[in-house]
Amino acid sequence: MGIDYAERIPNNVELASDRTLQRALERWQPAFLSWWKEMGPTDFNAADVYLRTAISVDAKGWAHYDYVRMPDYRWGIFLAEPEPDRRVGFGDGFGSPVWQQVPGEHRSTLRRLIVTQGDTEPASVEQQRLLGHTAPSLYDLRNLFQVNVEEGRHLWAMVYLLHAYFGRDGREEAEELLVRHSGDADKPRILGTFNEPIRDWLSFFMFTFFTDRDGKFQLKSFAESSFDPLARTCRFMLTEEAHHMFVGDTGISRVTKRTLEVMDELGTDEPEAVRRAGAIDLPTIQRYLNFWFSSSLDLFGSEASSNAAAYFAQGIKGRPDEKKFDDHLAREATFALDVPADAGRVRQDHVPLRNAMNEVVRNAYVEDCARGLARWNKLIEASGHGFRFTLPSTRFRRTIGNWANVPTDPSGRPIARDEYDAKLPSWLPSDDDRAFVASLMHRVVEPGTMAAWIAPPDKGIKDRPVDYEYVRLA
Ligand code: BYC
Ligand code: FE
Ligand code: FE
Repeated sequence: MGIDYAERIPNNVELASDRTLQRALERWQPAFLSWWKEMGPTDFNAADVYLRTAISVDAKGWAHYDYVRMPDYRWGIFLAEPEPDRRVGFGDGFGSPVWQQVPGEHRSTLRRLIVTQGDTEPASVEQQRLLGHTAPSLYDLRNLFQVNVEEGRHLWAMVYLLHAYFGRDGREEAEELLVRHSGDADKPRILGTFNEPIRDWLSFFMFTFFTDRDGKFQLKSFAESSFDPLARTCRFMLTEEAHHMFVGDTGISRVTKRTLEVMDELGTDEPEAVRRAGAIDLPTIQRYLNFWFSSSLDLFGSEASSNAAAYFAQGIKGRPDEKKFDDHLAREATFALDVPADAGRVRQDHVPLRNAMNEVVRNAYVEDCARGLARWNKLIEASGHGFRFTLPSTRFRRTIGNWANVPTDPSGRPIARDEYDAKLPSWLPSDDDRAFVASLMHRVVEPGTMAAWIAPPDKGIKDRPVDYEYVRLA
């Protein structure tokens, strides 16, 4: 099942054999392109960008690299190869054959989940649309655009499912995905984090580290789904997703590295001195981290969720890497949850494991995030400084779930509302922090040159040197 680039819509799903579906998607395509030209990185439509494009769905060697103008990017529909005789891997239907069509009773649930997933993809492109103007290097500019075109492709992935499996409802939902916009007062994006503005590159790196990583875990959960086309779509999306998180992880490493160099040159870690020297002090980075981590935690939903229990029971949405668990039915097991109790105390509740699936996924996510922090902290440790990045507690600054609107400090200790209100500005980026970071955001376009607040990457893209002209600006 090769990818057919002779088609107007590149695909490996034999689109040409289903004329009705093909025509419907060909009608959606111009709407997508006009959305891209209006809500995407519009000011760079004429730039030639060194981008990767999928040419097969093999785990290895699926990518082709070349200069492309973004509006000419070949967005298409690529599903991972089917697994022969695949069986339902969890829930009440464990062991029965997976579904190639949507079972009638799960139709509205599946549609809602696919729409929610699909909504985040264009949302992120909208959030990032102006960052190109302040890119710290051509290398970074190219990475931004790579992420943007692939999020556009992820939208295609979900729109394909909506069109192919959900009839008229699906086509209507596909249109709505281009009508809601990030931060729009009347028609915002569905999930909170996707309405937060991303105004500077520190936020972009935090977003690709923390929020794209929610994508990784949600996609891994869907990769287990009994609805096989969804599972296969998500399996291929995950191969693209790895680069997005790489951008965030190495971005924050490079900012940290530069800050450490400045601290060593100055012989001080005093934030004001670091700032005067044009680098971002570590406490400011921590405050950005607190913001994006806590916002992204909400994306996993409530700790105890009857929705999540139903998704699991019905075989719709599993746990990431479901195979590594022993009990795929989760009928008897319970899960211990810390919940807020009266007078600032914490109580333990035991809920059926199925109801706690959001929390199971969130915990796996937190562990994955912690690995990134450990890498950044190694850099700090190696340079002999005492500062360490920390992940706030999953109770901190939540707006969804048991801890929603419960005032706690970053370590998760419940505190009085007054104290919380007074201290919150010191835990999150202040207006002053944001203004300072904004003051550093100037576009650098000389190949190989980096803005003064970020270290160069260790290596370039696809064996190209760091000073390669990754974007030819028009
Ligand atoms: N903001 O029972 P609950 C990505 C809603 S990121 C606003 O706890 P459930 C990407 C919830 O919808 C991956 N509303 O929720 C990253 C529900 O509403 P209804 C995105 C929220 O259903 C970067 C209600 O609260 N993929 O790909 O167990 C760049 C009760 O909640 C939020 C997905 O999210 C929130 N944060 O789980 C580009 C996968 N959280 O139904 C791309 C699809 C919850 O009562 N979505 N609500 O109206 C899902 O699996 C589930 O909808 C959720 C929520 C995990 C989000
Ligand atoms: Fe995505
Ligand atoms: Fe992504």
